[in-house]
Amino acid sequence: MKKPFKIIFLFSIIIINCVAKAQNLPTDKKATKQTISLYQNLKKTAQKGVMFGQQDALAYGLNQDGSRWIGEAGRSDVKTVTGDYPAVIGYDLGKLEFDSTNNLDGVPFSRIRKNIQETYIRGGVNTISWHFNNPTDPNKTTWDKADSTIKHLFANKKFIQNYSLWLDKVAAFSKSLKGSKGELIPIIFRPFHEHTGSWFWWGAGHCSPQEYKKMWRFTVEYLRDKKGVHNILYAYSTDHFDSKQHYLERYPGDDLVDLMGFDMYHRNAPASNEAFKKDMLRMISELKEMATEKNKIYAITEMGLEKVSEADWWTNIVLPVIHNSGLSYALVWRNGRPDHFYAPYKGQSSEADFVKFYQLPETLFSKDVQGLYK
Ligand code: BMA
Repeated sequence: MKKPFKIIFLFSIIIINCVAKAQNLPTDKKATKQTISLYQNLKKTAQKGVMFGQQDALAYGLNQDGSRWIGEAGRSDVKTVTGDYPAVIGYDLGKLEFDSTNNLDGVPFSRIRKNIQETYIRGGVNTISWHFNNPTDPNKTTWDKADSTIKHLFANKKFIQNYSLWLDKVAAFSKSLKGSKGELIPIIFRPFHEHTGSWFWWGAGHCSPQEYKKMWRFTVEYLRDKKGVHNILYAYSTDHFDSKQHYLERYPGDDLVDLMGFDMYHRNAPASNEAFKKDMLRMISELKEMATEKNKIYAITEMGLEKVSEADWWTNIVLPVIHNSGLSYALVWRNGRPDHFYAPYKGQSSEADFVKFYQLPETLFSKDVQGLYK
């Protein structure tokens, strides 16, 4: 190309990119009206405060004596404690690949669908993770370490076919999520998460950055372009990262990601309190810079302190790290068992502190977020 043409060409590319960014649209050019609204409103809401989220918040929880309750309509531990639901609710599709009635944590898929509808109608946000088995060896779970799974997957047509069949089920599930007028309910889909760690078969120790990116692209293109699923915002979420470069090492591309996030748990409290806050603040500030530059939404896609063992964890640890962060949401993990829970239940030692946290104008719960789909 001649030099003047080359300059004009490069200049046009820059302009096109700027226009796309300024338009503030999700990556799926055919995203449904409600999905576009959600994407745009999530950005606006982040200027108001940080939405509180919890995984499986409507499926089960803990009673005052620490025993479990399961599947009670309308119940949620956060609601019992504060009078309001989390603004964001998380679900997991693990075992959908086997047409199982229940997901990997025993929640019926029919209930997940119902809870997604209820949350949407209430005005809240739904996000979905997928702890799925290994498509090259379906007997192996997400946690069974298997080197080079992605490499083997793309080298074998049978494996790809198998994985595609699993994606067909994700597509069918997504398309089955409908509001009262039959409109599709938007979801934030967060596949292949915590990949900077190596505890899942897609983790950093088991595939190259190129393989990870290839898997991501294949998955998005299959759901979006082949199956015509247009009610998904895609979330890229690492585990702990050391630097921006580390965070972006496996980032599949601006055209395939709508939300940038990370998962980070607080362990060994109280000894680690200050170190945890410092690390969180660094990661949030780096995330903010990267997401702002790319014009993406950003969030803490998972966090928590097991058994919320610090009575003032919410105002002493969480609040200072999310304050003025511009984060869209911060989601704590599930109230799964008496020895595995991340939000307070009635009578739990952090209950009073959580109510204080709830009352702050900068923390957003269900009643604070209305009109996200308009
Ligand atoms: C983990 C634990 C597991 C659960 C998995 C998927 O963090 O809570 O018990 O099966 O998430 O939800």
